[in-house]
Amino acid sequence: MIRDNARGFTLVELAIVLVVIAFIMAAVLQGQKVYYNAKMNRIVEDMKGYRQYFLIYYQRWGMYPGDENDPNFPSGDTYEGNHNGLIDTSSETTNVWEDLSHALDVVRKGSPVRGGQYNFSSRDFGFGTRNYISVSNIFNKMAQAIDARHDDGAYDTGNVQSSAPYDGSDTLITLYWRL
Ligand SMILES: [Ca+2]
Ligand SMILES: [Ca+2]
Ligand SMILES: [Ca+2]
Repeated sequence: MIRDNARGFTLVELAIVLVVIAFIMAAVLQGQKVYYNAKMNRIVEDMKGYRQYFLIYYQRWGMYPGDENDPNFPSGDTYEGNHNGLIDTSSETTNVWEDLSHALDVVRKGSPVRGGQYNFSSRDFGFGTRNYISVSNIFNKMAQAIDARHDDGAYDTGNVQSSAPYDGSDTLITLYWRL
């Protein structure tokens, strides 16, 4: 009888331990989700911010950073673009940041996903070549969620596009956001 009681108690204990483990796992998963969402929101805010500065630059000085060819502005810049309205050479892509930094004190940050980098350039969006801000090393499913929330959810149409079809995976791809 005592042995039976002891066995029953052990099962109850086991059940409690399992419940506690389940709670801990749920908390960890919830924490990971919060962290994941925070990273995704950070990327969206970064890209919107850079887009805003890119357009402010154009509004104020009538040329795009990187593409601009004003020898006297911004002060201290070392590169002049070809002034064709597109960030269409690797040198322009590099020197967008110099112009933004000198003119508007904009700092280039790394993406919150390790190894991710923000870049200005241009590509054919299906309705003509347009300037974009991109982020590299973004999870496929993260890019998918951003496209679904801010565009049409399709990787090869609209203002938000990606380097690969969406498949809900953690594969790293590049996301392009038209400026
Ligand atoms: Ca210049
Ligand atoms: Ca250009
Ligand atoms: Ca899209």
